[in-house]
Amino acid sequence: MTDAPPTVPALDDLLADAPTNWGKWGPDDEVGSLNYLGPEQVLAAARLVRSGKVFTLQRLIGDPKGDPVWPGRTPAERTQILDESTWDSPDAPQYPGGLHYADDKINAFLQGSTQYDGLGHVWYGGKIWNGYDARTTIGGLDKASVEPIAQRGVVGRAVLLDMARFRGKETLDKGETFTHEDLVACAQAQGVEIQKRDILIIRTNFLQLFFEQGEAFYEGFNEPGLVYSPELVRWFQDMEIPNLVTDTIANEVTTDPNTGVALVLHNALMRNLGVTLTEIADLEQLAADCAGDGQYAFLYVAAPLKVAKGSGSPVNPVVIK
Ligand code: UVW
Repeated sequence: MTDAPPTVPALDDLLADAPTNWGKWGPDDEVGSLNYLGPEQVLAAARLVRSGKVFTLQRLIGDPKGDPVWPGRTPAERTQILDESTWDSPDAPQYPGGLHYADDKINAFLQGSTQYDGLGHVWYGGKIWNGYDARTTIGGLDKASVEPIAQRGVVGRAVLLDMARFRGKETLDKGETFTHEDLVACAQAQGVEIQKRDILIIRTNFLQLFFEQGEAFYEGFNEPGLVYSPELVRWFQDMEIPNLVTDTIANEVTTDPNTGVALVLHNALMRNLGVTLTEIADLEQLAADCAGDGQYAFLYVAAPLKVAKGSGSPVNPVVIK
């Protein structure tokens, strides 16, 4: 006799009693928990600027060493359209004064690099963030696209939680999990407090393995990250966390080890609470600097691109210490 295959619960059942913020900011809201970041939070974050050190968190698009992307997506392709060789041809455009110039374009997944997700990027049960019908995503997100997030921008106090360093590892392992309690312990070890309405930036350094392993990186793909529990979701809700930023492709352990469900937190946090997700950040220089100067809380500024109906957008977040 063989064992019956394990039953994976539907998200509808798993999250049946999970909290939501639907309606909290009105029936037309499309930016969710970013509403927690107002002028008071911006001014408090600006007061953290001490040394004037600046860090940019975007990965290179079109990295010659490869672009780590979610399985099924392809890296960006940049094509040169015009360059000096264009003017080798007698048919080249001629401009008064002899102007020559370079032009190029990219063909890219909007979620194929460091990115903000629109709140309508994932769903279950036929409803996206704020209860909008999932059919509003057809042909482009009419509701909760990345555009309203880009229109408002994201500015606030952020805290780096260096889970790899906290666990004494170069990188976290495939499928390795941690909880909100681990985040609090990590913060404590770093000498910083996670405050209400903080943007959380979590470092695993997992993508170093992409650059070391190449295609083998995708075998049994299961990124490390936060793991779902009702307590963790309640903690995010109580702490009014507006934005979760990680250096992994999808912000959380890919497959929940307790239930087998994929990307539970995308749904429990983003779809239900309106927490904005930011993925594939490059945290290496920032983390090294934080380990050096001990300043783990700082001003964070991000402006994703204004892409009409986009489910996500590339971004180059900036941290200022
Ligand atoms: C998915 O949700 C599938 O991908 P992302 O990592 O862009 O959120």
